[in-house]
Amino acid sequence: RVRVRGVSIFRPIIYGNTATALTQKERDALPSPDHTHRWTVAVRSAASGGNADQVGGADDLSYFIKRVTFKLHDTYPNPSRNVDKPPFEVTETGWGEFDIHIRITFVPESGEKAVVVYHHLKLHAWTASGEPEIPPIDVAIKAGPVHSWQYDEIVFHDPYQNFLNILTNH
Ligand code: SLL
Repeated sequence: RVRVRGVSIFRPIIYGNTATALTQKERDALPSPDHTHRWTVAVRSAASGGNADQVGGADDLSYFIKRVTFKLHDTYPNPSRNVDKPPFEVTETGWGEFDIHIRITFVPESGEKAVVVYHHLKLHAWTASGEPEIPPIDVAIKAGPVHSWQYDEIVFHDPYQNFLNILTNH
């Protein structure tokens, strides 16, 4: 296998979450009625041309990403969630914010090590003062979903020739 020296190539991604406050009726229907939100954490292509909410964006990352592991808070059953095909996302319900480790594993042809990024799961909207504040349920529902997304670029240095072909021919 041959590395192409001096070449760097990147792919733009976004990662983050969307969260929606549950109505009292929705809460009552859950196995854990203390949960207040339904949320989705995801890794998506930044080049999908749509918004972060779209499920399985126009641009599928599986040509270079083999697996995304979302490591949730230990209060969740099986907190380490492997997703092996797009959409690379996990949807859950819960009551609290926490840090999610997102481990991105690349296709074997890449010969690249996995990359870990962190995302703070955001359930409550930012406030004008910056002080964290949990609004009453009716206020949160009226305000609509909370979105927290970050743009990043996954950079490959000196890629293998066949992996470079995979990236550029896609
Ligand atoms: C906090 N440090 O105290 C955080 C922890 C954990 C959130 C938040 C889970 C649920 C479950 C859930 O929402 N955990 O038991 O299924 O705010």
